[in-house]
Amino acid sequence: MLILYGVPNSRPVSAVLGLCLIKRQPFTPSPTRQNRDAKRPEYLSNVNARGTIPAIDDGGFVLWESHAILVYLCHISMSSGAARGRSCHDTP
Ligand SMILES: N[C@@H](CCC(=O)N[C@@H](CS)C(=O)NCC(=O)O)C(=O)O
Repeated sequence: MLILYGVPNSRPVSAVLGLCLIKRQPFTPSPTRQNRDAKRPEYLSNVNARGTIPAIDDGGFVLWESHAILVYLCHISMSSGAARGRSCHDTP
């Protein structure tokens, strides 16, 4: 399942969180303590070398920068909705 790193009181994280909810994208939250966990060596080397949130890990595909994540979520939503004729702009 997609892992979402971050805290909801971060604006870019809340944008990603909101789109996951709108698109009914299942995710596992991985809460970070602000300005701490995202600077840990494991996070820097395995998730995001810039040490920022949000970031996602979708089955080993790791992505950061909220806008990139939002585009990715739209793409996977479109792919899974294509069979039902849905587009990225459709609400569930
Ligand atoms: N342009 C980045 C900005 C990311 C960013 O600066 N996030 C802040 C929180 S809003 C951050 O990671 N701060 C360090 C921390 O919380 O550990 C994005 O949109 O993802």
